[in-house]
This record gives sequence, structure tokens and C-alpha cells, in this order.
Amino acid sequence: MKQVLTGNEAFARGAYEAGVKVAAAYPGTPSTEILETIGREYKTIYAEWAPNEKVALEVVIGASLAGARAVATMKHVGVNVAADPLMTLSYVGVNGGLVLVSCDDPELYSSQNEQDNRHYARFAKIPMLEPSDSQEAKDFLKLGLELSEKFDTPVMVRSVTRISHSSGVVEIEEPKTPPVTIEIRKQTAKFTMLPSFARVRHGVVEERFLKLKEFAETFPGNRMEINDTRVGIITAGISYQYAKEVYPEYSYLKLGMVWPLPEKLIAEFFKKVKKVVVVEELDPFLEGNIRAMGFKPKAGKGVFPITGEFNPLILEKSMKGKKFKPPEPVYTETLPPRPPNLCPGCPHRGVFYTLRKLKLFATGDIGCYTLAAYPPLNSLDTCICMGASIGQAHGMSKALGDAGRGKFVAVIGDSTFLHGGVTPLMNVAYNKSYATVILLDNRTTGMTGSQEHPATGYTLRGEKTHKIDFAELGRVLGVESIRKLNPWNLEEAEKIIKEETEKNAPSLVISEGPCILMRREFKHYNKPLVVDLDKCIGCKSCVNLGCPAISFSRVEGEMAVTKDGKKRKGVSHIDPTLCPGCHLCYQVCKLGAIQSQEPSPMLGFETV
Ligand SMILES: Cc1ncc(C[n+]2csc(CCOP(=O)(O)OP(=O)(O)O)c2C)c(N)n1
Repeated sequence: MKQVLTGNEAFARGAYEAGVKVAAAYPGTPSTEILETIGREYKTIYAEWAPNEKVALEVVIGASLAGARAVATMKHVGVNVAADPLMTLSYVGVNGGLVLVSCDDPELYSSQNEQDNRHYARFAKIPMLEPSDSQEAKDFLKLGLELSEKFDTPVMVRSVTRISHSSGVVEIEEPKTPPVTIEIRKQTAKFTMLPSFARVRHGVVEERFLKLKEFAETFPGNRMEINDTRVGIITAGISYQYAKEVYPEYSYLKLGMVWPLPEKLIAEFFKKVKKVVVVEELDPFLEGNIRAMGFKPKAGKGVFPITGEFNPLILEKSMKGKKFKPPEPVYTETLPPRPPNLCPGCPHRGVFYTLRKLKLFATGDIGCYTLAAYPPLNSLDTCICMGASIGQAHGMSKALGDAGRGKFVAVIGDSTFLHGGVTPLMNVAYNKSYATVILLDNRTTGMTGSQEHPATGYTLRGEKTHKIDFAELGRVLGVESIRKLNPWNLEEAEKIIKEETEKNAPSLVISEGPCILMRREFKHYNKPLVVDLDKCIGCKSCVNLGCPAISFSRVEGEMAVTKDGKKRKGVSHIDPTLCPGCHLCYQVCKLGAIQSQEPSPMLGFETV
């Protein structure tokens, strides 16, 4: 039977067909749907959201050492978090097959950097497979598990956004029971990387690498397609598809295994074609390694861009030696630019409005709230990696001393806090900082599409479970001053943030406001607010909240004067189809021109 599957759905299907027993992940675009699909469709696999990628990998390591097939999935930067166990897992090897799927993000559609994770395979001395469509995504995941068992190694499978999120036809097969025995067996010299054992295992890794290199020479996923021999293209993954689309007539060496590389096969290809061109997105990974073998491709990164995602047009222009210029827009009337924005009613908006008002510098983190860096809120000032906000605030407190009090805060989302914020908060208390940490608890992992985490009270499959109490956790970590605020109540937010940032002690402010898109919390929304056009003077106080439900239009003639004779250049509007009635605009309008139609339970005070 055939089905149309996205790359991520195909990875999930591959895990199911290969008899995977345990799958763990931390969400991150473009990888998230792999675990979501397993959770929804393949109940024979135990699937979980781990609090971060390091834990996810450690969970599957445990499963593999107990003999089960296991898969961890993550976005490219997640592998940085999991890199510590990964590098030593290379020495330990596996029992049940273990595959780590890394989904890279050329073009940074939804990431903080554009790193090329092929380097990790070389760094960890483990094999990496790279599919170029959904069928290969499924096949390579299964094959990865087999290779893992055959060579006693973790295997990485690399995807990119374009593979993970586009669809293709996939041949569906029935799941097979894998040839593994699930049981605990003591293997101290293999499992316990004390220096004396690890020294021996390093030798094993090097021997394994030579065997893998040999295997790569005959691996059917590395295939030559000999056509017109004037040009031979060495490529892999999605770049193969782009190149085939532009140059179907040329010869190809399509690598399904991008590490280790098949040196003899590459030599053979160089003999068969006149000019070799290496086509790959991001870093010159293949090219560099091929050059290091002593081969001389005619073209590679000298002509193709090193940044961003490829497409057929970029390839065509680059091959002709022309610099790529984006095509002219098809429509002459272009759409107005619409930067990403916090949703109408988003609980984060009230906090960032307050930070702007208090002129506080905010060491930031990663989540929906990072969007507060954009105008008009302009109130998030750093973003490096998940969990980094708190350490930065602590460092600032130490650098600035007393002069920094009341000048800055750290802001971090609930999922991000559990991912990487707990340890730095412990440090804040331990090393006697006065930093204030604002924990934006919207009760979900909003940015990646609302996944559960250890403080939501639900597992990946929706079962009820223990729910972390952030105030309790903060107390245990040693933070004495812990306050909660309602982010939709601006007066309260301002008072609490001001008081806490001025204290000479660490503090944790928990902003408690569920994500506005969570139907579990909001069974129905409040009635939308309405602008009283007789009163609005067009001051834009409400517009400066950056709420997508609020717009502004210029007025002329009779309309340019309010009922009580005040001049105005324009008026605000509230789109009733977008407004969930959060009442922030109601609070910032000094003229009472924004009318409430129903009391808001979100606010905690009466409005009508
Ligand atoms: C190491 C790493 N893993 C995963 C991600 C993807 N990611 C970006 S933000 C985020 C979590 C956002 O949730 P939360 O902190 O609760 O903030 P919200 O978006 O709900 O405001 C995730 C998982 C990432 N950027 N880096």
C-alpha cells in the first residue's frame, strides 16, 4: 500500500515498522511532528516529551542498553544540548538499535542559528544517513536502526525543513519484530566510561570507523547515476532533488550516507566524469572532505551560497557564475510586510508592555515571547539559546553591582525554564545575585505548537500526571522572594515587577496567564472590545500594544474632530473577529474610548 506522508510522518512510520519500543524528544521546528505522529498513531511505541534534548537522548540510551530499539528526535540546536551524552555514547555503542534524528533548518525558518549538523557525525565518529524524500526518510530510519545494531554505534539521520515538512509517496509495510532481546545485562567495560574502560573503547570506535568506511563503499544508498559525463554532481539529501530538477541530464553520485564517505566510490566517479561539481546546502562538508582526500572538484562553495536554503533557481544561477538575485514578484501590488507577532490576547504582551514602560533591559530567551524584541514592544534585548536568559542576568548583576539594581530582568517561558532554566536559577540563589527572573507561565510550549511539559499536568498522550509547582520549585532552589502576577492586569504587573527588580535579593516573578490559543483553558473568549469613535483622539496608546486586532486609520473632514471638539488625525479600530477580550487596550486608553462589553475573568477586576 502507498500513502502520501511528510518526511516527519515517514520517520514516525519507519520507527513503527522497525519495531521501535521507546521514542523521546523535546519539541523544536522542524522536528516536532515526528513524536506527535508516533504519539497519535503508533501506540506500540512508548513516546514521551522529555524536558530537553539531553534527557531525551539519555532516555533512549537507557532503552537501547536494555536491548530495545529506540529513537530520539530533535531540531539541529537540540543536538548541541544532547551533545554531551552523544559524544560518549559513541564509545559505549548500543544494544538495541539507536537512531538520533536531527532536523536542520537551512534558511532559519524557525531557529536561532543555521548550523550544519553533518559535522556532528564526523565529530562523534558515527554514521549519518541523509534522506532526500519521504520514502528515504522511512527507509533510512529503519536502516539506521539495523546499522546501529550491526556496527554497535548510534546512528544519526539528518533531515532539513524541506524534507521534514514536504510530502511524498511512501510504500507502507507491516511492522516487523526486531532481532533484539530486551533484558538487563551487565557489561561494565562497555557501559561505564571510566578512563580505563573509555581508553579501550576509543580504540573500538576507531576500528568501527574503518569498518563503516568500508561499508559505505557498497552501501546501496550511495549510488552513481551515469548519464552525460561532461558534468558529474556529488550531492546528498534535498540538494539532490534541486540539482536533478535543474540538470536531469548530468551524472550523479548521490550519497545516502554522508558520513563516513566512500573514498573509492568517489575516486571512481571522478574517473567517470569530466568535471565534478559538489552541490550541498550550508557548509562545504562534502566538498571539504572530498578535497581532503586529494580530489579536485571544479566547483563547490566557490559558486554556491554557504548560507540559506537552496532552490532550483539558486542552483541554476550559481552554476552559470551569476550571483543569485531573488525573482521579481509576480504581483505588482505586494502585500504589506507582516512581521510575526504575539497573538491578540497573548498573556506575554502585558508583561512586555510593562517592561517597556519601566525601561528595563530584558535578557531574553526562546519562545513566542522573543517576538517582543520587535516594534512596537521593543522590550526583549537578548536571545542566545534556551535557558540563557537567567545566567546572563546573573552575570549582569555581578558586573554592574549595586548600580544595576532596578535596571534589568530575565524573561523565560515555562517550557524553556524547565528545559534549561532550573540550573541557572539555582545559581542565582546560590551565588547571591539580585537578579529578577520573570517566568512567563502560559502553561504550554507555545512556540512549537502547544506541546505538554512537566508543568502542564499532562503527558504527550494526554494522560494526567504530576504537575510542577513553579513557586515550590523556586523555593527549593533557594529563591526567597517569589511573587505571582496576572499579566492581563497592568497595574498589578507594574507594581510587582518594580518592587522585585529593586530588591537586593534574587526574585522569581511568575506571570500566570495561559496561552490564549489553549482551548483547555479558554472554553470561550470574552466579547470583543469596541472603540468609541466619539471619544478616540487617535493617540495610538492602544496601537502601541502591538495587538494584531487593533488597527489605525487616518480621518479627514468632520471626522477629524471628536464630539467634544478635540482634533485628531486618525482613529483606532478593533477587529471583533480577532479580539478575545483581554482588556489590555481598555487599560491603556486614558480617555475611556475603549469600551468593555462584558467583565473579563482574565483581569481579576470589574470593567463593566
Ligand atoms: C535547543 C532548542 N530546542 C528546541 C527549540 C525550539 N523551541 C523554541 S522556543 C521553544 C519553547 C517555547 O515554549 P515556552 O518557553 O513555554 O514559551 P512560549 O512559546 O510558550 O511562550 C522551543 C521548544 C530551540 N529553539 N532550541
